Parts: sequence; structure tokens; C-alpha cells
Amino acid sequence: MKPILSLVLIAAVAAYGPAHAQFAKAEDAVKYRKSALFVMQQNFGRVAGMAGGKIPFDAKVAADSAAVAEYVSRLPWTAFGEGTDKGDTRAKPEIWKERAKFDEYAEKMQAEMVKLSAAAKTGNLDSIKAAVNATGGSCKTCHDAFRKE
Ligand code: ASC
Repeated sequence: MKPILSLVLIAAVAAYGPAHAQFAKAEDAVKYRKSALFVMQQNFGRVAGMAGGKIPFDAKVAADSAAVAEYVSRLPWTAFGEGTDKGDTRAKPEIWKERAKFDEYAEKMQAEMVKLSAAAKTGNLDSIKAAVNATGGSCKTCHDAFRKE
């Protein structure tokens, strides 16, 4: 193989190689995505609690929490690589059979998180409530299809 071609291949594998290649073990990928989803849920749940009147509304805390949830919403997806369907996970095998649908739901949720974070920055509780409902709906759509009870 020509050296230039090997370099191109190495770069391609580094950039687009199997998603699980960045994890030493499938077990680590499962732990990583569950950790990210947990951090996201804790932050989203705080904002949702304020929107639902269960937690006193604090605009700064809501904006900070929504911003963290938005950022963290980008993280779980690289950890759903091939071979990570086993172990301590509620992920359904359908994720790896209906990948386009799974990706679509994941992207929809991220888009809703962006809107939620924007709403939280305005400090307007009605906008936050609407965005919380839309975001929560996008969590549920994916869970109904792809998460074991
Ligand atoms: C949460 C959480 C979810 C979603 C979902 C919304 O806080 O843990 O899975 O919101 O319940 O319907």
C-alpha cells in the first residue's frame, strides 16, 4: 500500500471508526451512556420539577441545569456501538435493528433540549413549561420504543 493511502485510511478510521472503538470494553460504553443519561435526567428533572411546581422556581438554577442537560444530551449516542447490547442495560435489541429510527429520536430529543435551554435562558416560566413538555415527550417516545420497562 502506498504510504499516502495508509495515512488516509488511518485518519478515516480515527475519525469514523466503530463508535465503540473509543471504549476499552463494551461494559465501559454501557456505563458511559448510562452515566450521561443519568446526569442529563438529573438536570432535566430539576427543570421539569420547577415547571411542574414541585421545586421552587429559580431562574438561574433552571438556566444552568437546562444548559447542562442540553450539553450532556449529545453524549450517550457514541456509546451505543455494535456489541454493546448486552450486560447491565435496559437498551432493547431493536436499537441495533432500527438504527435510523433510534437516531431520529435521539436527534429530536437533542433539538428539544436546545429549545429548552433557550427557553430557560429567557427565564419565562410558561416557555419553560412548554419546552419541558416537548422535551419530556421526546424522552418518552424513545423509551417506549427502545427501552425495556
Ligand atoms: C425524566 C425522565 C424521563 C423523562 C420522561 C418524560 O425526568 O427520567 O425518562 O423525564 O419521564 O416523559
